[in-house]
Amino acid sequence: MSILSSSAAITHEALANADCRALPIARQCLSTAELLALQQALPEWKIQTSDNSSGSTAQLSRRCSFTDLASAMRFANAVATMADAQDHHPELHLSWGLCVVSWSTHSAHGLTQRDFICAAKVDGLLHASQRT
Ligand code: H2B
Repeated sequence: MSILSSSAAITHEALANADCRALPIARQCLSTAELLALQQALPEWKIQTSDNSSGSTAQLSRRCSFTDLASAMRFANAVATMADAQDHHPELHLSWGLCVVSWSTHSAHGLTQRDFICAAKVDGLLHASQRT
């Protein structure tokens, strides 16, 4: 069942525990109301537009800070492993002490539930990396 079909508020936990592989292929972007409902569960993430060859696409992005390059790279690798397991892949911009993670769904040319599910999973990976 889709997270969005419930009338209750969407929680971060529900997103983090959802599995992208259980969802049908996304061909349609979320509506503005759906975006707002999902975004309230992910306060650290911003919706931005990025320009590319096929026009402009909405992306869900978070800047994740670290104390050095190696920690940022370890985090990026953990994100990559999660992305492969979910069959949904982010843009990662890595620099000293920083990994910017951006999600969008290529097949829908914009944002879908998959992006919010993976963003919530990234939050979990970030918390885990800060505990070690
Ligand atoms: N990642 C993202 N971000 N968007 C997609 O539409 C997408 C993906 N599609 N990863 C997946 C892979 C698809 O190409 C494969 C065939 O499952």
